Amino acid sequence: MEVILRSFCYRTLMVRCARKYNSFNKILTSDQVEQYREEGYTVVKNLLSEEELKQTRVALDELKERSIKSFQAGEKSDIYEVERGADGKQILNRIRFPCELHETFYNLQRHDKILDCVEDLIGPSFRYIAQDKLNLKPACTGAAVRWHQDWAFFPHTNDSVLTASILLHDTTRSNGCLQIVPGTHKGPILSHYFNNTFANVITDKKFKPNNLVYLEAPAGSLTLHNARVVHGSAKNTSNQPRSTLCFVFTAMDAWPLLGVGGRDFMNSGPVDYDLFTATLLRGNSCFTPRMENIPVSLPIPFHATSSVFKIEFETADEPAP
Ligand SMILES: O=C(O)CCC(=O)C(=O)O
Repeated sequence: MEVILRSFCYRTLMVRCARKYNSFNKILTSDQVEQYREEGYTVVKNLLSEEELKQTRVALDELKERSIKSFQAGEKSDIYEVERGADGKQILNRIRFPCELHETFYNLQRHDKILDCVEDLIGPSFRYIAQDKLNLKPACTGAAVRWHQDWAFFPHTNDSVLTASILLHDTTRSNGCLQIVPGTHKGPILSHYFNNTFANVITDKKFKPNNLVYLEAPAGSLTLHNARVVHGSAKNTSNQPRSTLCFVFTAMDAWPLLGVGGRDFMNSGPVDYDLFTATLLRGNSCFTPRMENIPVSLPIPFHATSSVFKIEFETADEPAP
């Protein structure tokens, strides 16, 4: 009797495990992979250890301090985005290319647990593109990130392209967590143009954000979203900051439609072969692009100084996140 019972329990356990975990996955459950495939995003709670989170916050503070000193000294740079708050004080919204600026962020871009999650979603061979950034939403003043699809900025030959964001603070609706419009990664690319210029945000008048999902999660968690999914985030109305470290990873057979041309024209990879291969994080290079029949548009002409934070392109009925 005991043997039968044990074998029953064992089989039940195995069926449950098989349902939740797929032996090909390194970290993500089958449910998380399915959620990413069907809805365009998933969340891995508490991926970083307490110690890793602590070190990352120290690096964040160092880089913030350096940036603030630099822009207060009047130095011009494409590294940070600053705006003036209602009280006239400058607010640092974003630091671009943190992996070039600080070893801690460089190492995180290569962190095994993060790369395992990425591998579970886009396969064993992938690289980063020069889209790493720290998005900062200081308490009470942090600005909204307006609705957009990353795909509009960096279209590729296939959509094995994703953004992985590490939450450096506990993230809630009130401090402006990431909002996703689920399933939109299977739909069209919405217009991001205004007056025949790439406008960085969705300008399609028919766009209505429906069935929103709010990605609330503790500090140290990782969110992953497909480049085609519509997303944005609201202003920080709380007294808690929200900072996020974002990386973009692409499968090696996904080739940027703007070419591999250097960060000078913003959305593509580095310019020469050695630099290109240095962006490989796992697996092998692939010089035969995989072509998928999916909607694309090119971010041309690109308005280099505009930003997802700024309301430069007023469209009367554009919904705010
Ligand atoms: O997490 C957020 O606030 C959204 C960030 C984002 O989509 C971006 O910076 O492009």
